[in-house]
Amino acid sequence: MKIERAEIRIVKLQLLHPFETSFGVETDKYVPLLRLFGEGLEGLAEGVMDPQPMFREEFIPGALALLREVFLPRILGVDLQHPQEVMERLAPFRGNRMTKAMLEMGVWDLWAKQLGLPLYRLLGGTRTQIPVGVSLGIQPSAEATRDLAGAHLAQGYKRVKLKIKPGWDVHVVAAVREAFPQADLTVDANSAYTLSDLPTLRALDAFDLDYMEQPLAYDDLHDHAKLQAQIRTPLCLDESILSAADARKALESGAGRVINIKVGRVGGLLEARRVHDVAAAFGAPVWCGGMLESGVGRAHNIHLATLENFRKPGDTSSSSRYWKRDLVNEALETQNGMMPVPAGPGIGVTLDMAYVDQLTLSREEFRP
Ligand code: OSB
Ligand code: MG
Repeated sequence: MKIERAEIRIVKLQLLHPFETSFGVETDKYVPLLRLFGEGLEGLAEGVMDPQPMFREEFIPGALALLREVFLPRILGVDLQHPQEVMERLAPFRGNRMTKAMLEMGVWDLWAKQLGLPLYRLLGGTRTQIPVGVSLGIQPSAEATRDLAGAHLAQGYKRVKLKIKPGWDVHVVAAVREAFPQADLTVDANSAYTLSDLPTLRALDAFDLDYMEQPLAYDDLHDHAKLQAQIRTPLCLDESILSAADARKALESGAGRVINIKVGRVGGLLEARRVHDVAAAFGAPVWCGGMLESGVGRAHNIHLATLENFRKPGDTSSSSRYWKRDLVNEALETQNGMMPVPAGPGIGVTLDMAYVDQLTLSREEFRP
């Protein structure tokens, strides 16, 4: 299989509601969209890096430069026997996993389409629908958070994750927990705390949370292990897991007991599967995270989450929670907290080109 041509666009989508976390507010989503053309087919992928390096180090202008100058020249026109060859060819280059993942995911989609099979079958997934929860950003008040959580639970979402930060934590969780004593509830701090916040983190330990996501530094495992030894709520790692090797170290050292897998963060679908496998070997559950993806990235996430050890609801909720209109023609909507896996070949979604054209801010084309 040869990639004969690639196209990268930056597409601007307006979020229905601003999404606030401990590290900032997102109102517009800038989607780096990759289209790979070969064998008369089109492979699709989406980057999860933001315009600025706020979540991890990668960011859109850096990703575009790397794709243009370093990564695409190693992939275009090369005869690829299997998607795994993408990461093998990019192995000499350090880091930048989100950017590499775009190429790997695009090749997986193209490869699956060439074989006429849905992606999840090639990954070894076993389900045709996956359980999902919601990630609720920081709201104007604890009451508003409680009501929003209630509305999503009423829609059947199987878990509610609350974004927290210092000053927006115990009282908010208390309000939601009091209203919904039985709900599967979690929190995500996006690295906003340090070990000196132990009293607050201990207070959160009282709310019977399913897990506490990434309370400490984005690149830390050591302090998470210290914290885990002092609280009973399992820690879930997001930002600080970039590979299966990281997952092994985290689980071996007790830095966490649950892993949020994001395909982009770990550098593609194969590495995501390796993280999944390592966690399974430790008896640790994983779940599929999200980065406010359009339908393209969302579809990739859904296929991945069909693997056996995705034992907790993921963040891949209905696309209508994010956008008035998505970039893809197919609906990605949950029913009763279950997301059906798109059944067509590859990721099973196709671009609404007229709409994508309308929202395109920039477009570059590449050939061997
Ligand atoms: O930490 O999981 C996170 C969104 C952007 C960046 C980081 C995170 C998130 C979310 C939202 O929690 C998940 C989603 O609904 O896509
Ligand atoms: Mg997170």
